[in-house]
This record gives sequence, structure tokens and C-alpha cells, in this order.
Amino acid sequence: MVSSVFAKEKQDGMPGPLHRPVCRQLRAHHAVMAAVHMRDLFAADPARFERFSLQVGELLLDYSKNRITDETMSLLVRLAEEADVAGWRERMFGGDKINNTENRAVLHVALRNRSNHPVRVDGEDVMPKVNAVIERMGAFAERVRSGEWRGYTGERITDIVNIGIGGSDLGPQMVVQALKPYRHPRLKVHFISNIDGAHVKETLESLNPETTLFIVSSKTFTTQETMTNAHYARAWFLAQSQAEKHIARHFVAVSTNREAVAAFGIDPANMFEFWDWVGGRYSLWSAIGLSIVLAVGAERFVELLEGAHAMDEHFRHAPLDRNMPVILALLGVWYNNFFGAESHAILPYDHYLRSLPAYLEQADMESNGKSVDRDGNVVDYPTGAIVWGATGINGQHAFYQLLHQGTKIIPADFIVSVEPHTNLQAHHDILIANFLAQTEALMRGRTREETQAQTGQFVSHKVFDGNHPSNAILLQKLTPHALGMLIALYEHKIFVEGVIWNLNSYDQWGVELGKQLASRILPELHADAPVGGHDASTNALINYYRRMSHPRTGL
Ligand code: G6Q
Repeated sequence: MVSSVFAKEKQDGMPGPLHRPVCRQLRAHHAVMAAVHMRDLFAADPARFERFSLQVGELLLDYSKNRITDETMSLLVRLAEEADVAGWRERMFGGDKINNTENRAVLHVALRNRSNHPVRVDGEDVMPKVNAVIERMGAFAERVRSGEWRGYTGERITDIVNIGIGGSDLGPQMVVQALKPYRHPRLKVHFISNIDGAHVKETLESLNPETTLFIVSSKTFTTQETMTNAHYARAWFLAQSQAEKHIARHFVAVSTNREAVAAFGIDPANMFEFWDWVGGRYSLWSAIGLSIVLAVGAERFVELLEGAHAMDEHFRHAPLDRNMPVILALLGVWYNNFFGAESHAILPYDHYLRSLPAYLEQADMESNGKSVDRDGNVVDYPTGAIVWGATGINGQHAFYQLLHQGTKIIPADFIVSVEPHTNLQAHHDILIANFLAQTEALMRGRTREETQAQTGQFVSHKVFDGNHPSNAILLQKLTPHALGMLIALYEHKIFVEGVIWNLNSYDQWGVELGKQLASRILPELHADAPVGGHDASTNALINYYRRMSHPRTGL
């Protein structure tokens, strides 16, 4: 168990990350702020919005509905200074191997470095190869989009299927969905990730092998789920096309593993490369974004990169107290480590952003869900929050009850587009009115007196305490550029939190464990004799499955 506030001083004299000098002041300040209601803060300061909001390009962040004052923010910024956020930021942008357990640089920022200044890893400027892959992706996508690239019977491609999982799925899937208004009219993009055969089977059922192009997306090209689905897709394709030579027109790969791609039978000329300094969950900007380029075209993809680059530049150069990712991270730390908040809700009020919560669950929880710091010490403070969410408007009719009247403190991000992609203005106005009403209600609540004045009965049930923190992030419109900014905003927020918690946000040993465990059990599922090498529960479940399952094979 770790303490819910930065309450403890280290006994051994070495200040841990959350035992820095400013933390004592933050604890004292928290004791005061715990009793302060945001309603009163707003009443006392008509300029509170101006004080606690920030515009960067087409993104507006309103963070005034947080349990903060000027003093809170200046103490939190001091925490960022004492944690050397600025120094770590330079180390990341400079190509230092800040992923220390894998001895790798962390350079997703190089993938969208549209100013093209040199970025060196081990002395080599990576920009020429980054740019070359972007060029190749664009040229390939153009051939498919224009109809020049044909399937083995001479038909145009109509369907793209990305086979990948985790970082090789969630990012491109979220972006392709978010940018649907920009998609190519002929091309439908599908994503297969689940090893449950229903996913691949259902997806392929409606497709024609003659007009389908598969992208096998896997950094390692060894991930069991992806490779099993890819082999199934290959067999499905060959069942109709009858000749291996046709594979070259229907399968391309995105990977760092050239040998494994060739062994699968994909022509290395149809492989799009990326590098070990691109983490899976940070890889949508790399060749892993090939499905995005196919869906919306190279120009739009570059706009996405440009948006991310604009946020990178802001993050790198803006002072910490006017720095959007830093502010979001500091608020995250404030609630996580001082108020004891355990989770953080992501609530998009934009239909096209409905996969953003799932994407951020991975980005954040795989990065900062760690109980050992970068030096291998067990931490004695809470780290990454449980990130969760769903489209806000639907959530209002479901889980918002707990946000308003539950016993937990759940900071929430409301993400909204000012301009919709449809011309259904009445719909959009209702959507926006709901977002505004919810954030206002979460902040204000409804006092006993107000409740009594409105209704006589069950007053206690109808009182809302309010004082629930939220951020509002307004995009002018969900364009590729704005989306790039938004994703990069969260990536850097995650980075800053990781620095403050002294974590390596870029390894994922928990994922690696899962990759190993199943391979031991797999052959045991159909073993001749009962299995006994595990704990009693696992043994019994394996043996139950052995008895009760009826293996089936086939396409
Ligand atoms: C991401 C994780 C993980 C990874 C998948 C797929 O940061 O490492 O989600 O992306 O396990 O891995 P491959 O791309 O190697 O198939």
C-alpha cells in the first residue's frame, strides 16, 4: 500500500521525488484547500477564467474549475522545477536514452519534427530516414487511393485491414475514426486486434480478397495475437487467390523486424520501417500510421504531424506556468498525490473522439502504471491514475451519477469541438449546452438551501456537493492538425507526470509478462494428461477446459 498524500518524509535522509522541499508546503496548502469550495473561489474572483485558461493554437484549455489558487499553481510549478522537468524534457528531445531499462531513446517527437532540425541518436541524425519513410508511405498510399495499385485480379482496393494490437492498433484506429470526415470515399479501413477468432472472422466475412489490402502492423513481428491473425488472413486470401505470388499485392508490413517480415512472405519492398526509439503506444506518428495515410491521404497525415509538432514546440519552449501539458500534469499530480484521487475521467463531447478514452487508457496507464521508480526503488507514493471514460453525453445517462454524488473525487477532462463536422446545428447546440451544464454543475453543485427552494422532498438525496474538478479542452474543429495537438498534449502530460514521479514512462514490463505467460499454457490446453504444474486454481481451470472444450479448426 502506498500513502495517498505526500505525507511521509523519507527516513534515510535522501529526498525522494515527492519528498522535495516544496512538497511540505504543498501538503500544508492542501490542508487549507481541502476545505475551500470552488463556488467561493469563483465568487471572489471574476477574472478566474482569464487567470486559469490558456490558448495554444486552436486549443483552449480552461482549468479554472479546479481546486486551485495562484498559490497552488506556483507551488506546483516549483515542484516541476525541483523535479527538473525542463532538464528531462531536453533529454527527451535531445535523443538521450531516457528509457533506461531498454537502453533506448524516446523520440516520437522526431517523427513529427516538421522543422526538420537534426535529431541525433548515437550521433546519427534520424531525420533523413524519418522523412524517407513518410515519403514512401505517402507514395504508396497515393497509388492505392488513386486506384493505380490493383489487386491480383486487376480490381481496385476497396478495403484496408490493419492487423495489430496495443500500440499497433489503438492509435491508428482512434485517429482513423476521429478523421472519418476526411476519409477516402472508396476505402474502408478495418482493424483486427483481438485473438478471439470472432474478430477476424467477422471482419473478413464481408470482404472480398480481390479488393482487400492487409497491413500487418507489429513492431516486433512476433506478437502472438497479431501473427496468428495475420496467418489466418493469409490463408483466407490464398484460399481464393490460389497463388503465393499474389501476396505481394495484398499484404504489406509495418515493423522494425525485416527478417520476420520476409519470413512471413511479405516482400521487404512492401515493408514500412520504424525504429526501436519509437515506443508502441507512441507510434501512430510512424509507419504504424500507414492506415491513417491510406484513409485520409498524405497531406492530412502531415497536418496531423504538424499539429503534434506545434504542441511539441509549445511544450519545449513555453514557460512552465504557461505550458499546457505541464499544467495538466501538475493538476494530475495535485489530485493524485494530495487529494488521493485514484482515477481520471476522459469525457469527449465529440462522436468522432469516442475511442480517445481507450487510446489514453493505454497511453497513460502503460506509461505511468508503475510501482518502481526509474532507479528500481519501490515507490511510496501513488503514481499513474486509473484512466477511463466514454463519450460524455452518453455517460450523462449512465455513470455521471457517481461523478456528481458518489464518494470519490474523480477529476475529469471534457473535450469538445466548437465547430461540428455535420450541419446539424441544433444537435450540436444541445451537445455543447450539456457539456457546459455538466462542468458547471460539477463545480457548483446545488446547496441544501437551493435544493429546498426547488423541492420539498428527499432534500438530502437531491443535494449536490459540487467542488468536483474538471478541465475543459476546446478544439476549434476536429481537424487533423487539432487532433495532432490534442494527442501530443496528452503524451507530454504523461511525460511530465512520469518525471515528477521519477518513473521510466517508456518501458512496459507488465505487457512483456503477459506475452510470455500464455505461451507456456497454450500447449497444455490439449495435453493428454491432466496438468499439474500451476497453482490449484489454474490447474483446475486448465483441466476443466481440457474436458469441456471441443476443438475446431478451419477457415
Ligand atoms: C505499447 C506496448 C504494446 C505493443 C503491443 C504490440 O507501448 O508495447 O501495446 O504495442 O504489444 O506489439 P507489436 O507492435 O510488437 O506487435
